[in-house]
Amino acid sequence: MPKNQFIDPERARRKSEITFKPILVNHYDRTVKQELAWLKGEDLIRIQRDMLIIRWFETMLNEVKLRANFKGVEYTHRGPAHLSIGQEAEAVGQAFLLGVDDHIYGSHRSHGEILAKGLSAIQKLDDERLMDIMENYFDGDCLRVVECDAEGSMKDLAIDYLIYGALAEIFGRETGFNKGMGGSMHAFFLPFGIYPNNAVVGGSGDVSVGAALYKKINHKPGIVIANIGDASSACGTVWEGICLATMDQYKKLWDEEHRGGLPLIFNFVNNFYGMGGQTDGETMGFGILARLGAGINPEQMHAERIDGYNPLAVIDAIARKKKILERGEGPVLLDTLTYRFSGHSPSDASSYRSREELHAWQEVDPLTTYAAELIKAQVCSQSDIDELNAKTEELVFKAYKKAVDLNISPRADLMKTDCLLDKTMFSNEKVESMEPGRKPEVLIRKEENPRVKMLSKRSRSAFDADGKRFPKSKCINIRDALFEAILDCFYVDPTLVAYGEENRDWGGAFAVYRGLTEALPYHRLFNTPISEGAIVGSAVGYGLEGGRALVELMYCDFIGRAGDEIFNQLSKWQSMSGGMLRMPVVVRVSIGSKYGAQHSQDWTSIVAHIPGLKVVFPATPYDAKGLMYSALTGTDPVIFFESQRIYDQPEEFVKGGVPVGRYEIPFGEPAIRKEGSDVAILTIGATLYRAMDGARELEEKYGISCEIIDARSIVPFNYGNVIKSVKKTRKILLASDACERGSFPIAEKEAEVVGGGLGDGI
Ligand SMILES: Cc1ncc(C[n+]2csc(CCOP(=O)(O)OP(=O)(O)O)c2C)c(N)n1
Ligand SMILES: [Mg+2]
Repeated sequence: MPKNQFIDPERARRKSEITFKPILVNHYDRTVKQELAWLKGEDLIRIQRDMLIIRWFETMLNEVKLRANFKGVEYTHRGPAHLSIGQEAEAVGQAFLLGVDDHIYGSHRSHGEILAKGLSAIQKLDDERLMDIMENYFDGDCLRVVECDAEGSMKDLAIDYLIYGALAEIFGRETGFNKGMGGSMHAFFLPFGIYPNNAVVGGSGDVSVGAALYKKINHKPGIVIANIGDASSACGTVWEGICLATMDQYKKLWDEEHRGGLPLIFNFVNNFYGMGGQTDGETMGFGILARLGAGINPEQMHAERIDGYNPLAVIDAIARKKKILERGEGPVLLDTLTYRFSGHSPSDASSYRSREELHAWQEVDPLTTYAAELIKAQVCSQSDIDELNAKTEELVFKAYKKAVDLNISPRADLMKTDCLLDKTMFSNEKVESMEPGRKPEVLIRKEENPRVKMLSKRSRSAFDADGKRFPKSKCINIRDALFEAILDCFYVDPTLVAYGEENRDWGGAFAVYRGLTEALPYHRLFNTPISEGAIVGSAVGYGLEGGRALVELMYCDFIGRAGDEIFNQLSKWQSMSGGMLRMPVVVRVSIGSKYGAQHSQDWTSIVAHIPGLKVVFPATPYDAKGLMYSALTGTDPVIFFESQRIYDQPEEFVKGGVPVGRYEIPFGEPAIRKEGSDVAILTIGATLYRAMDGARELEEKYGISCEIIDARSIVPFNYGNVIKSVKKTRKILLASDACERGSFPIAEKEAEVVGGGLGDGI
């Protein structure tokens, strides 16, 4: 069912012009007094309290970084601390209306957003729910620390918990929100809707798109906000994320129940600087960042600049933009202006800006200007503000004393065997459906699928009963075997989605997906822009929200375009969450063989080098199907390599061929393809067939007997059978299509003994 959108040459070639709507800049102009019409005095005071908590939290971190001391208690913090002193109004204003179903993703400078969102969640959750969260999060480890001297209400306890949990994480303690495995730039706390913060600038720009996709596709409540810096607006991840988030198909091609834009706000926290480069006037050319929305879509992404130095202006903007998202008209771009008094990091000498500029912004410090407004509107008095200030300082000091004490807040022991890192690098679970009980949305019954019908007529093995080869075109091959596993999983896991370039009507790269278009509605199988970074990055967001994604990169060589997403995002969030997150994402990558230097590389070694990724490379249809089932029922990120040389390959090793039904091949177990006694050859991927040919030649011409082992997976890899083979043969030769240097090493001496003639790639 190809899409039915006629491109009319007459219309396309007609003379016309594009007009832009005005983009609002700082249009909020109400006063505290006016806001009292809908906000209570206590809410308005809470805004001041939350800003003060963030200010004291970061003032403490600044003191610690600069002087290794806060209020007389010494501590040396060796980790980073990117502070947002001066930016508090932006964080608190944004969080004010958000519920726990609204998820925020952030940057290296997100302490303020974590605290603000947490404080807002605490305000909204009832006591029972709060206790439930604190009791159950990592078995209450963090709660135990704060409850012993708790005073006051449940909300007071939860505030202690929040401040301590975030700080202990920043200080790398096992009692922190992510067991100390995330630290300052990555800390998060899912139960309050605080999702991963990202040390890679712009990292959240595409991860958040996947989170919004998850909400939209699976009808989950809430919105998503990507808090990213102004300088990140130049990042490829952010542009790709914006392109993926604004595809017309959401509004034009998706079925009625899923139609409409993504519930997502790209919130550019615009403090006018990168580290030292000034975005307005030096490193970018937009003048005012909100301009960026204008070119993206006719809605101009509802872009607007808002005054992030006034918390009420931010609340107003979030309220208005939330309504836009709820109407299905997202995504939205916000340019939230703010300014940091602190340096990029505490060691920053601020050599790139003038004292006058800093002072001019300090003159309009939101903490003093907003407090003055509260007093003017008679919401509270100066002494109330002073009391609040002293109380919040004390709150932070209390958490600080606990977080620096190694007896109360120990570090995880990463030297012992089976340590936290071992346990959290992979989740290693088996989960067939990420949402059991929900019916997967499909268009037809599996049996009605034209490709399923066609495949039912093919031989499942390469050979007939007499051992005679069938013509290849009459057999189930690797691409068919992959299709069978993938199609079946779509009928089991309702959250499973597949997307990438030309995935839908085209039939996917190399026709693996032919037949899926007939089976699946648009929201489960769709084409994306040529944005390899965002394809993988969004899958990361989709996975960490609780869904399963199967994405595809066409050629292995394009991994470079998705480098950060594969190497830093996909691979890291399970361990950096201390084991709280799972990452059920499968990335299919095919290796070319005849398209020149940019389309023919085997990068299995590069990917296998990165901790946190599972890597498989089937060479037979039986394995392709079984490994795909394992990948799509696991909870870990898998880079699934395929070779274009052998998509047509029928099953010739397993008697009976490729089973019709479901079966799994566990990762890590190499398969002996041929027994022999003189030399072992361990093959990766398509070299299996050349090794088999070579072995035949060696046997016939030189009487050398080869044992052939097919690696099947690279990470994990069980050496047991390989060692057994080597004990027998005393020699091993490793074969792959990858470049030899830096690859899984070839045992050169043995290769010399065996001699040449094994064909290229060995
Ligand atoms: C991809 C990447 N490039 C460079 C850096 C180093 N770096 C850290 S913060 C930063 C500036 C980011 O500016 P912006 O996005 O405006 O955020 P801000 O620091 O102002 O909050 C840079 C260049 C990084 N962490 N990631
Ligand atoms: Mg900035």
